Amino acid sequence: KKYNVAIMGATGAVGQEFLNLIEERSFPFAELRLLASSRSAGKKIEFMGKSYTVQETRADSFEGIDIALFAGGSASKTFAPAAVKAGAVVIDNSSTFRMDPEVPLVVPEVNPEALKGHKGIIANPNCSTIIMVMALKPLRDLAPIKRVVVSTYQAVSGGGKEAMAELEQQVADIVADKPVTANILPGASLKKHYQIAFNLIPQIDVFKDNLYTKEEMKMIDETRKILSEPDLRVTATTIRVPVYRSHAESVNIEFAQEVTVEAARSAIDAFPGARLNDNPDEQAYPMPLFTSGKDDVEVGRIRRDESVEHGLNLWVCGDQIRKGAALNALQIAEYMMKHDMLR
Ligand code: 11C
Repeated sequence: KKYNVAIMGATGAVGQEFLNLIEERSFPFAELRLLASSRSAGKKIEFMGKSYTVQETRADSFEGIDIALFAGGSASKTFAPAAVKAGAVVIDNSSTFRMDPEVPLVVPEVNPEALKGHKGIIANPNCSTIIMVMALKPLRDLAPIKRVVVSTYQAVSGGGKEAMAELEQQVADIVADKPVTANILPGASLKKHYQIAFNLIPQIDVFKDNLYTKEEMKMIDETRKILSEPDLRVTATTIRVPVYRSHAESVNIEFAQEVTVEAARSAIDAFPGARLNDNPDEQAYPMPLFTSGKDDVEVGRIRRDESVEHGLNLWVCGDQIRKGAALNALQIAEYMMKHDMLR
């Protein structure tokens, strides 16, 4: 069977990755409709030997569509309900619906059961959350988790194509001894912008009243929802680093019972979508440079946290545009196709 697919936000970093993955995975599409804002409408995209014209997204853009892949952004709020009304299942990469109790928030390897009884919108979690839960789930299957402390090292691609271009331009300007400008990071709509080249920025998204950033709260709230542990103790610090693609995360986990390094390594190794890369003797560990463009989330540097009774430290890297966004969304669609869950 083939499905009619729409991609909203087709011209952005995640939209482009949807196209790469649809081709790579031989995703069974019949019609493909590429949608974007009025700014990108009319643009031509060559894909699998055919030329597509990007159309402006409108409420009536989803007639006849089975699967609507939304790349993210505030337009989801308006257009997801319109797409559902037209009969499509929406897989939405924005944060709009993630914490809605009616909306499943899904990482297919972790909580596919949440898709049961869906009402048309499925939320794709935040990239850094997806990458962390891919390591937490196989370990939580070994022993209950008492507390998680995570610090992230997030690539500029999380801020879209413009943020990647900004890093590239800043590096070129610095090398050429020219003045450096910053207009995008830590967030295009924020009051102040800072150079990311040769720097770290301890702000991703806006600050909340509790002094955490929205990105940090996403990691806390979404992890609890995905793992169905509303009271799980999680705390996060999220940092933007001058890396193009692939987020990295230092994760400290305290368990209720002993989990040995060997058991943790075996559990990660056996978990689909995760890859163990952990051999200090060979200096083998995950690095963003080498997980970029890859599907698997890599885990390494697994070691005991000797400051608590039952604790582990580990290091996770994953391509945030792939598993952190477009790949996870397509895997949700594939799961739903396989289990006859589309409408
Ligand atoms: C970043 N995590 O790295 C963000 C981007 O809620 O899907 C993704 C925002 C989201 O900047």
